[in-house]
Amino acid sequence: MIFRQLIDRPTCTYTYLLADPTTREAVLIDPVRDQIERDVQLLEELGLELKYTLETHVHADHVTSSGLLRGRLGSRSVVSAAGGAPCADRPVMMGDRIQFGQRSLEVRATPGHTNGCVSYVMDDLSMVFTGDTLLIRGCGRTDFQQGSPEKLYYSVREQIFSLPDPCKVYPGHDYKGRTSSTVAEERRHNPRLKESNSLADFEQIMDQLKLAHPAQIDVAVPANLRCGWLAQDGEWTPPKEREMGWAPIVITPEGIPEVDTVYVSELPEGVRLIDCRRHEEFVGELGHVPGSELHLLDTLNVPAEAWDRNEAVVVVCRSGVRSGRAARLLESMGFTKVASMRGGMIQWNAEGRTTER
Ligand SMILES: N[C@@H](CCC(=O)N[C@@H](CS)C(=O)NCC(=O)O)C(=O)O
Ligand SMILES: [Fe+2]
Repeated sequence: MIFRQLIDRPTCTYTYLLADPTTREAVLIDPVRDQIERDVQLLEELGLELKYTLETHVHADHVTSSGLLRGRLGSRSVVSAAGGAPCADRPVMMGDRIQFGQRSLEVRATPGHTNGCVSYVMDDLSMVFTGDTLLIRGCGRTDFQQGSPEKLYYSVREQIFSLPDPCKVYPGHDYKGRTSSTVAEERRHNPRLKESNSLADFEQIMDQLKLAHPAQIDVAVPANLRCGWLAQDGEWTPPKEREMGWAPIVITPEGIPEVDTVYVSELPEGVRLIDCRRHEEFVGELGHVPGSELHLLDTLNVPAEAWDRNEAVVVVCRSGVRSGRAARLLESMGFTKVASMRGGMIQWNAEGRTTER
């Protein structure tokens, strides 16, 4: 298996890249928004397809890149159902499995640091990604985000210490430069949670921590509840129920709302038509639909922040793949009347429809 441990130094946050070397399908655990260029470049260089981003919890100290990665690479964001993040494409619960190629991660509910904390266990029990539930020789604080020392104590005992001794522990942070540990090591040497400590011992330790709040908490928590989007005006509407009646929408098996070329050729007044390809494609051989506005998929969120969320938007690209991602991206920003044009400009041209170049 392909495995990389990456660090965001300012917040001491670890991001993990896991991939199946045969199918090239990959996941990123806890990607950090400030490191998005590093992570996209690494995925590209290794020839990997990012299937999912996985959050261990709604972070208080850094902002996730999951929403931006969804827009750029078409990945889907996995967040615990108990985390309360309405932006998640896949809210997960105890026992769910996240598949990438031939490999999978099992979801274990490990509340305590936050109520929505989960840990991800590798299919062969060789590694566990504990987020802030269990840190190396420590654990996540329990003094905000519905934290509970009692829940954390039992989460670690029942869900992590029950794993095999050699299982490697990969935490969400380490503030002292350590990178990994094992279940056996933490059972013996974790000063807060070692097996000889009772719940009362643990509660007393947690009560005496008196840590300063994370510097970014007021920005990070609301941003992470919407997968890392930062609205320019500070306002954000969570994704709402998709509206169906405004156009002849067909939902694909991947969950993408689509309209056909006929609908676009007779586009009603007031429907915004977006082309999300690169400029050279827009003016290239296939041309573009007259009246369409060019906004590159990678940065579509920037102009879209200023649009009315009740506006109807149809997106076009070359074949319908990127426009499908764009449609999902707009939905994640709170638009409810969004569709991708099935077949893209290839279909449009094959049908001999009018284009501009
Ligand atoms: N100084 C750090 C605070 C870091 C912090 O509070 N980290 C949380 C995890 S999000 C924690 O549980 N820390 C446990 C500890 O430091 O023992 C910041 O401003 O970001
Ligand atoms: Fe945390």
